[in-house]
Amino acid sequence: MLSSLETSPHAHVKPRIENPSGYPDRFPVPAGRVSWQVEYPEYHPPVFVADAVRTERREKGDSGWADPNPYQMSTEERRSFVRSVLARMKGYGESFVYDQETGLPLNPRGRSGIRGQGLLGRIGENTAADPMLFRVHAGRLEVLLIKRKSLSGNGQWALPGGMVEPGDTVSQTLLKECIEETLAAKKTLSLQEKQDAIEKLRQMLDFDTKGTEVYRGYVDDPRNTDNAWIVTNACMRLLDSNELEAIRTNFGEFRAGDDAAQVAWKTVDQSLLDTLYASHAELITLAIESLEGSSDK
Ligand code: RP5
Repeated sequence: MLSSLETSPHAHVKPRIENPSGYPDRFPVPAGRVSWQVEYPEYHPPVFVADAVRTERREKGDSGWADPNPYQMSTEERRSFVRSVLARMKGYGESFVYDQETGLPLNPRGRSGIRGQGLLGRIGENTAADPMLFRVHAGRLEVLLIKRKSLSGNGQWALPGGMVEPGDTVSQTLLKECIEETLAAKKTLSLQEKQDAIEKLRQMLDFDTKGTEVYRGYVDDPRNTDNAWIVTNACMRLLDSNELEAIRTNFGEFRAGDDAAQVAWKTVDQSLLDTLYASHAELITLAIESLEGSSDK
């Protein structure tokens, strides 16, 4: 059974302390008023949709990753839009909550102080996948991390995760993100050589059969809003020395892709966990518990 991520005393810890760059100030939400069950008549948070989301919507329409802004729709348009949002939402163990005035889905963990998509593309759930690659190096457990670029991550170290694109499965995304963020293929490879290397890596990492899914659900991402939030599928692999050698042969050393500022193996200790992005410290902790559980057997 998958573990739950209830480590925070209340939801939206990260959004309160790390409002991403470009976000307006969040409407104050005292700890006792986070829950939608608690009345908060003065609550009037700003609606915010980041430029990147508006541009994606304008240029790509329904074929892109951004929803239209439901706060600019007529009641009729919004009703039909909400139906399409609900049809794709999975719930991930959370109860569905709706805004009585607009009909829009509300963040299942409560008030965040901002309405609209913020930097996220989708109203409702934004589904991500987080690959967690571990190795034992000089007797210590290390995890492969990237340093996020500043726009949506304040330059923090993080798992090399990413959003599941339409038509992709979670395991395809896990592999894709490993490659895009941490294994920028050697520039000298031909297209065919690159494809061959990716296929070898797919067979080797094989998250479907060799990976352990340790978590599926809500994450406390600083970009979350009242109407848009991230859910992730976190899956781990402990790589052995043969696998690491095979990766080196096919891709060379781990290198940051376009979305990451740096990539590095980091020793897992408390000082690392204290600084990680979103809920990644909790995800890594769950992975370690799972590793310890399997070594006890
Ligand atoms: C986090 O955002 C998830 O855990 C995942 O790592 C990440 C996905 O967002 P992008 O990296 O695509 O911005 O909440």
